[in-house]
Amino acid sequence: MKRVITYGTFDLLHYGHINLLRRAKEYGDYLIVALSTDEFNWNEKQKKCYFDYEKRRQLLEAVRYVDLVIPEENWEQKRSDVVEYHVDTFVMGDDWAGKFDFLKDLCQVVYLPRTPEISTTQIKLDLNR
Ligand code: C2G
Repeated sequence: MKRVITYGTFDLLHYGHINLLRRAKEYGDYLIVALSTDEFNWNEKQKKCYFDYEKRRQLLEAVRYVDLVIPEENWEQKRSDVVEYHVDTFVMGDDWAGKFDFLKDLCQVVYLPRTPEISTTQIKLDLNR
């Protein structure tokens, strides 16, 4: 079984996220999503999520491409996650290109093109117009 992992906040889940998850799943048969906790988002990414962790987890677990959701609590857990979950491929959108190449000794590292024009930030801006 080929196992894939990806990380993110996935707030206000939208088609850009789904495009990423669908393409990530194409690299294997089991996709793990490490979902940023509310604390990690606020303390490390200064992101205040519209949906809290539990709601964001529920939404992701309803996505056909997702097999497991685990919490992302810090920047440092990636190496141990890759080992613990026997990950073959690490996938992120290319806004992170190069940032996780330190994992290349453990697994394949893939950066996929982001879906243009859509982002959680843009959705919030549009809704506030
Ligand atoms: N994404 C995408 N296209 C978009 C928006 C997002 O492909 N239009 C991708 C991002 O590149 C990322 C994933 O969807 O791979 C999740 O996006 P975010 O929730 O914004 O993730 P981020 O806050 O960048 O968290 O440790 C890594 C971080 O947790 C990543």
